[in-house]
Amino acid sequence: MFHFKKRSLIGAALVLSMLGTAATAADWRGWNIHVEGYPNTVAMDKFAELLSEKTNGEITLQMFHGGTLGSQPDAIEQVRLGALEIGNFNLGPIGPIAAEANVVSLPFIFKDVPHMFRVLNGEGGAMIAEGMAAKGLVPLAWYDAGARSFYNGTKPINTPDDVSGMKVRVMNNDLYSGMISELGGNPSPMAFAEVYQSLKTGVVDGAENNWPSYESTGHYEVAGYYSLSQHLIIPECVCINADAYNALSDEMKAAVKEAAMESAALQQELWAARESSSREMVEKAGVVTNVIDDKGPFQEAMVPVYEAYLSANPDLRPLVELIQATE
Ligand code: BDP
Repeated sequence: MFHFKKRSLIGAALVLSMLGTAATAADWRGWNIHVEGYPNTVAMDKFAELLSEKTNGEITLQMFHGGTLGSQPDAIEQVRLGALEIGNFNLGPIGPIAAEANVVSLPFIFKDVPHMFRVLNGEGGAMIAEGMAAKGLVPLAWYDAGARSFYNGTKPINTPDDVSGMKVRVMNNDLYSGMISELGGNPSPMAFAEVYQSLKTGVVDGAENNWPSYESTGHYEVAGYYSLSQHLIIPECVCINADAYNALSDEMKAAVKEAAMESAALQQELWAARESSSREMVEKAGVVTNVIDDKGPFQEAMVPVYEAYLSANPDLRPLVELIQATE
């Protein structure tokens, strides 16, 4: 009898400890817009794998790729609200929510990708991260998205005049609409998933993106002139819902961050390889690439875009200057 009682007590303790585990364990869901094999897709899967490894299975992450859980602006909202925990987001569509993060969407603000990473890994990155966290999105690590350039189906772009009158798809962000307007074009903000059909049917004349996305979406099939304007160098994040992150113990936070950082190292390595292989692939398929000898006129045309940003966010002038002063 005594024995039986003791056993049932042990049993109860076991059940309780299991319940305890269930209460702290988390099953997260993550959003990614890209297709299988894309550097970000591979790296986010790696993040999921590392996450459960480093947390001894306490946290698991199910990734939903290919934008199946919705458009990027919607997914950003879902992560902010906690309907999803994780997203691999481009900072472009985060800009309208967090003014600090919008600084990276000022055309030509970064000299090149290494400059962007120097900024992100310094005080500028900390300010951007803080601004995002205040809006419910904590960036755990930064991904590379290269430089974005213009493409269209009719002609090489060499001067702002060539953009004049063109209808150009941009991501959802007024800075990008301003950028196209200042070049004399007509901006058309649109979800990523709609761009292929819009280019094909002539709803828009052109768009802008990096080599890997130009290739992976098939946009090169319907817009065969790629002009190296490199007007935007926008980082991406592995972002987490702030409440989900803040609820973690310090130990767990460190494990989550470490998993994200390791996935970012992999992403950056895969990115470098994919940039060249995508370019090679599309050029073999007949894409005509042109270098823009003088980007000066494009840069000069952006002065009103900077002015609009600074007059809406006068307190962010030091951040802009900090980036410009970063070697
Ligand atoms: C790609 C970004 C992706 C954006 C897409 C776009 O990786 O996050 O949604 O561009 O243009 O380069 O919408």
